[in-house]
Amino acid sequence: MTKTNSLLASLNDHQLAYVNLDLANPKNGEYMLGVYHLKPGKNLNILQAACEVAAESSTGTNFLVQTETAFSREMNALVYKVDEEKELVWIAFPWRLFDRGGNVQNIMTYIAGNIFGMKEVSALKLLDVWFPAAMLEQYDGPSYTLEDMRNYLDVHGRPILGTIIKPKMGLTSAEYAEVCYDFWVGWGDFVKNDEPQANQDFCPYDKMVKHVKEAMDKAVKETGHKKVHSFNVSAADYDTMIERCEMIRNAGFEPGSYAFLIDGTTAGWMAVQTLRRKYPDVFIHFHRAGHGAYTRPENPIGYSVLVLSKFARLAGASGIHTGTAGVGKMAGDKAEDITAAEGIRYMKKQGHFFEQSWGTIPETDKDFVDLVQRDDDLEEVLRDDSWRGLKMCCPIISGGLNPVLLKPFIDLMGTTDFITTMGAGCHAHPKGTQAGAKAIVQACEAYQKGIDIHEYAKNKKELAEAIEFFEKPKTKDSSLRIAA
Ligand code: CAP
Ligand code: MG
Ligand code: MG
Ligand code: MG
Repeated sequence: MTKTNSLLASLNDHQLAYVNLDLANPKNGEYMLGVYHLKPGKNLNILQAACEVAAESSTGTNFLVQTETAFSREMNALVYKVDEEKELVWIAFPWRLFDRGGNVQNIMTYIAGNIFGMKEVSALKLLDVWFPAAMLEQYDGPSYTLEDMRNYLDVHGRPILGTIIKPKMGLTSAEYAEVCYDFWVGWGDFVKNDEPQANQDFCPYDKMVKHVKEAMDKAVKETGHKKVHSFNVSAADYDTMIERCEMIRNAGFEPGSYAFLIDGTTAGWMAVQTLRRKYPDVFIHFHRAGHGAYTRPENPIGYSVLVLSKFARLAGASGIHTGTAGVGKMAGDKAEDITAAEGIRYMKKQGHFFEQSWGTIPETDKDFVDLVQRDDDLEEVLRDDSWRGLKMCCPIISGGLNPVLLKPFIDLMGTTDFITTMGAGCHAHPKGTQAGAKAIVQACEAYQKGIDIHEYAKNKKELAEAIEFFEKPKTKDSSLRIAA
């Protein structure tokens, strides 16, 4: 008896209802596909455990129930492939299971919900997902994209250079806005609230918005360049979130000069999709604080950065943090982060296991198929309504980056088509925020000119000071002591 047959022979009737290792064509359009790393628990073998997972993540529970019907059985998720050696299992989910109209929260409740608590597994990590074209039709995808932001800022051919205001919390609204101003007049493009920014008594939301507007107007006037601020609109409830969005929209910011940041992991998918649907003309910035509990490479239970990023694109985030591939301060795996960033930028890209096409183009249209293959102009393809494609989602690269690390990261990433936000990488500069911003801009100029930053810094004092500071090995007293 073959190994597979002996695994099949070990299944009880309940488990047998959730497996089909002969599934003719998993990519026939009926199924969303997922591949998990799975270690069985409770002395089960991998197929037994996988079937229990397929049951709990679709129609079933831990026993066959008398109330099931012929139709309900058609909605069973099916284990369709197992690699015992690599401890991988592939599951096909009939996507008719999911809430109609495109609801990511509902999908995650199935495929990243109860199953993470099951005794039948000791490890369960969703590594990649694949969406059939017919299913993509149901989902919004991004509306206002990086391309739109580039056109607004008139910034092309380089990363959009951003910062996060630091300290993370504790500045008054006026102090906060002054740091924004300093960054913007240092020629930075983009400022974001930090992930916990909300309506704190020492920095009331309405005052923060008002002062940022004044700072932006001043900086735009002085530099003659457009600027963007990404406001954290996460809140305790829907009404307050919308109230914050409306406050920003009524504060006199011109369209394109503001983005809405949402703490997608803690605020939830409903908040992400609400913002996408209510404000299709605004860049929706998905901050993923908390994702590490699911995505850290060493976590046995959770999902990959790629899975999180793919769902962010499906939900319609304009951009999501995808990590610094180990270059910055956060734990992150190079392949993991780069694959995620590529998976949300292109029309078609190989993930960890699936090649995802985010659009369908008539095969007859060879020149557009070719264009998309080259990914030369995704926007062009999507502009024509006769095709259906999900627009790109922008990788946002943050977490411990600084001017010295910009080129090493771009070299890893292989493109400059992203937003980067440096917090300490700007505000820890010995000469302060404006100098920090100038150093980031100069490091980017050096990259664009193909000049080593040490060479380029010879007549760029802000960059020279940044190199001196950030290249110094971190010792106990390396953090600059602000003069008393
Ligand atoms: C970065 C940051 C970002 C993290 C998020 C922070 O500050 O503002 O929230 O980068 O991580 O609070 O740490 P620094 P990721 O630039 O000072 O590190 O981008 O990996 O989701
Ligand atoms: Mg100042
Ligand atoms: Mg932060
Ligand atoms: Mg479209």
